[in-house]
Amino acid sequence: MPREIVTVQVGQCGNQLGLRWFDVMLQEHKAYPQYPEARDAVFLQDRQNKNALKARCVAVDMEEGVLQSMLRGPLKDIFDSNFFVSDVSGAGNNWAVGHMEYGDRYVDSIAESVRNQVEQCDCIQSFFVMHSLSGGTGSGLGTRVLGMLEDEFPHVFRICPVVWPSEVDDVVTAPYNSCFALKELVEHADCVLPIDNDALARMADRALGGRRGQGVIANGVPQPHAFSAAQPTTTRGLPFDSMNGLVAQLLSNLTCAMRFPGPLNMDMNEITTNLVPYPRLHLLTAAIAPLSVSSKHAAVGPRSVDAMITACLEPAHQFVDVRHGEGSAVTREAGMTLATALIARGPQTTIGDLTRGVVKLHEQMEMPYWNEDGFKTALCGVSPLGHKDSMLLLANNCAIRGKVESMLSKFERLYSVRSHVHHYDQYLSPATLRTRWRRCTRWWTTTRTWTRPRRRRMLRAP
Ligand SMILES: Nc1nc2c(ncn2[C@@H]2O[C@H](COP(=O)(O)OP(=O)(O)O)[C@@H](O)[C@H]2O)c(=O)[nH]1
Ligand SMILES: [Mg+2]
Repeated sequence: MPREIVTVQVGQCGNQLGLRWFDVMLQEHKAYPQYPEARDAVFLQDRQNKNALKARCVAVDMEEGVLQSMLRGPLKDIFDSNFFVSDVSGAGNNWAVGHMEYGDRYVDSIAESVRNQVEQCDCIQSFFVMHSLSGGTGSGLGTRVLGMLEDEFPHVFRICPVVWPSEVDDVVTAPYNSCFALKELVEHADCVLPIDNDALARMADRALGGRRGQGVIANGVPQPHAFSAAQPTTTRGLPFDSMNGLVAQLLSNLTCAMRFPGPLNMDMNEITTNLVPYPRLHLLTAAIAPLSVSSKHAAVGPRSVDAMITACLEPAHQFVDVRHGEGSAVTREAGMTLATALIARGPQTTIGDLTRGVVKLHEQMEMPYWNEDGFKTALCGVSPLGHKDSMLLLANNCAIRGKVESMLSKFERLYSVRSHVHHYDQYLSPATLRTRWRRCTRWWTTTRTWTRPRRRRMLRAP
């Protein structure tokens, strides 16, 4: 019986991420048609045409542009406009407009679409809720939808790959939006996978051979200059395409042990159970090796199992950049790791390799005394697209505190002079605004305790 994932993609970023995720899923299905369960996890058969596939997704955006381009693009056949919810004017980079104004207006129709999708599942495993934190629609309406999913489908896990704002973001109100959104994610998500746009850009550049286009393959032959505006597969051609390709690769590896048969299977619920020791500490740092932006590009990075595990400990392979590319986000220097998962993919990896990898991780990571053996492993025998083996490391590491603190301090800086506050006035009273920010700060101050290594006193669960 397939275990389905329903994707809810909100805002421009969420929909662009979703597009690449379904692109990779479709290609994997074409490469491995012998596994119909892997297909059924993310696609359903069209009622009219049994050979056509439709994505199990609900696409929401308050501007029509991205949704329209999805319906015109190469993947138009897999999206069903009956599951699109859109408006025309957008949330204007204002979390409150997305969460309150559009939330009130559209949350019921979004719930209806999600319900329709869920009814077509045999045994739904989880929701992927994709959006960015710094805009208005994704961060505001996306987090409103998250709350709705918790109320309506409390038994289905909510896993949120969310794009964290860059240090120099293109949205001025990003500190407000992301802080408000983070509070909702802490309260309503089961697992959050922060995706740092700074780290992502660096990884994409590396995967593309430092923007020189090296590593692109055609008929198996590496091509030195493969950039083309007509076929935008690079960070230059379409701004986020290669970056989103890496996120799709991450999600594909995250779900592979559930979609395909393998020696060590792992469901989505096992990730949330094993990696989240306390319900509100669920921000997981991810790392993959090798790096691959699409099946058309040669993957960059090591191929042997030991080398892939070592690479996952390096900042160049991690989706969160805590020290401006200078230090790892998961090793003992960064902070304490509450729990870790290692998901291997490919026919060459054995369980013995993974056991050796866990010993290696043990040496490199600071684990709390109450969970020194907190390593979960999974092994999927089916290769990813374009290369044979890959590795995904997930770490519930306290180093993410650096990102949260930086977000909160930017909030403080703006709020200390009440800059841009009038845009939120209509929806949030000054007291509510301050309470939301304080709750975020308080949550983080409590969790900070975990970053102090070797303190063996009993701590109150945050
Ligand atoms: N990684 C990635 N980031 C994106 C993408 N589109 C927008 N962003 C980032 O998302 C933030 C803006 O959010 P956006 O999704 O455009 O706003 P919304 O439509 O109001 O939800 C900015 O930090 C952008 O840099 C994308 O496709 N991929
Ligand atoms: Mg938008």
